[in-house]
Amino acid sequence: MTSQDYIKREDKFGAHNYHPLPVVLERGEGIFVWDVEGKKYFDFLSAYSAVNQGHCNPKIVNAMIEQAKKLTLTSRAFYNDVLGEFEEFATKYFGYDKLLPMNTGAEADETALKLCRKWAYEVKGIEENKAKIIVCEGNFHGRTITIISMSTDPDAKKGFGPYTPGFEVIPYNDLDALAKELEDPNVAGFLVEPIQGEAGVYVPDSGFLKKASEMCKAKNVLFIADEVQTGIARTGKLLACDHEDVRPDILILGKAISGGVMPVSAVLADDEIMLTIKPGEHGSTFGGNPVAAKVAMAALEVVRDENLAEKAEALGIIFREKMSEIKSDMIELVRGKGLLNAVVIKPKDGKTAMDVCLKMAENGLLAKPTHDHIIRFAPPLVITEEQLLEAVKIIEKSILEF
Ligand code: IF1
Repeated sequence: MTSQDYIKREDKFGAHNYHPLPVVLERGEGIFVWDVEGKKYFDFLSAYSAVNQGHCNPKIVNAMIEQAKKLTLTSRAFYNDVLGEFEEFATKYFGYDKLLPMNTGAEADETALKLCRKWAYEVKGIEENKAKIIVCEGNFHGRTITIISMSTDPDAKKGFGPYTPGFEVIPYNDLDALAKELEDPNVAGFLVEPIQGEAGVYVPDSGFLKKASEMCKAKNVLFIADEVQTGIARTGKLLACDHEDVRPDILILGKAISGGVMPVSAVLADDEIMLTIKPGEHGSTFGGNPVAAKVAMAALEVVRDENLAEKAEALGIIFREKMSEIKSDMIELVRGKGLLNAVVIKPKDGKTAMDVCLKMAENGLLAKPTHDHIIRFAPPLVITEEQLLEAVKIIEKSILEF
């Protein structure tokens, strides 16, 4: 079968909820992936920053295989010998009292919203059903109906109403707007991505996160950080919040907490918040299953043992420097932190960011545009400087072909 055969089959039998690049991948190892024709690519998307530890990382895959041979799922109706080990490991790793395990990022965001509302009624004393949560324009927190109720992206939202109430939207990176909203005594939380991924790697002004968290604290409002995409060393620190020494009241993790081998997500908080959810009030069939627990511990060990945050920090500086040296009027600007970067492409002779991505694919590097004219570049954090420089050459060659 050729790539086209695979594409045709998916088109016939699969929902059309994506429009992928016409590349059919069959194997991944480290920073590389291969298509069904055997063509090799640099992966510069990393499954939206889920495979920070590299594709099929042996340590993580082996942890998965070993546990999968013993016990895959018990449900939470019973205890098992692995979940507590993971909870202790991860709470010490990130510095929180407790962890609530889920599977996808969206489920972790939903869990954080429920914790925030429960805490509002049981601890802060807001009137039942009156709690409000502040979110930002351009946010992306997942695809459930409550999460898209917070979205400002028509594509994510239109046609899925009626929407969940209780959210106030303010511009991203706008402390004055936040201050105004915080005057409302019914505000229980502020949910924010430390860097907005989907919006095009939108890095807020330095000091924004610190000031916002202080303003929330002053108003007894929970600062909730969605680090599903920016966490796990991607931006050059373990968490993007670490760049400003901000400790979120609720921390949301996903994607690379499993190294991309299976869905694992988690919410971390201290007892005052976490214990507002009582037995039987929240859960998930697969949340915290023994395989996920072993996989997540292995994935987090790789990040620590291979110093992936420091690497991302150093290589990110080199990447942005090299990208800024490319002599092309298609490159409007380069922005990012660590190895979460984006290039804003100015269309030229009708050629857009998508054309650049198709050309890069032809030249052996995979990336995908977000919002038409922005290309996100996010290789696995295990990339070496030499490989990064080789990849930059491919990017430069591709752009200069226009
Ligand atoms: C898609 C991008 C989109 C996330 C943040 C929660 C979630 C995500 C900050 C939900 C997921 C993924 C979803 C995927 C493409 C990708 C994405 F921002 F990363 F580029 F869509 F905006 N918080 N982001 O980024 O996690 O439930 O997916 O495990 O939906 O196409 P999930």
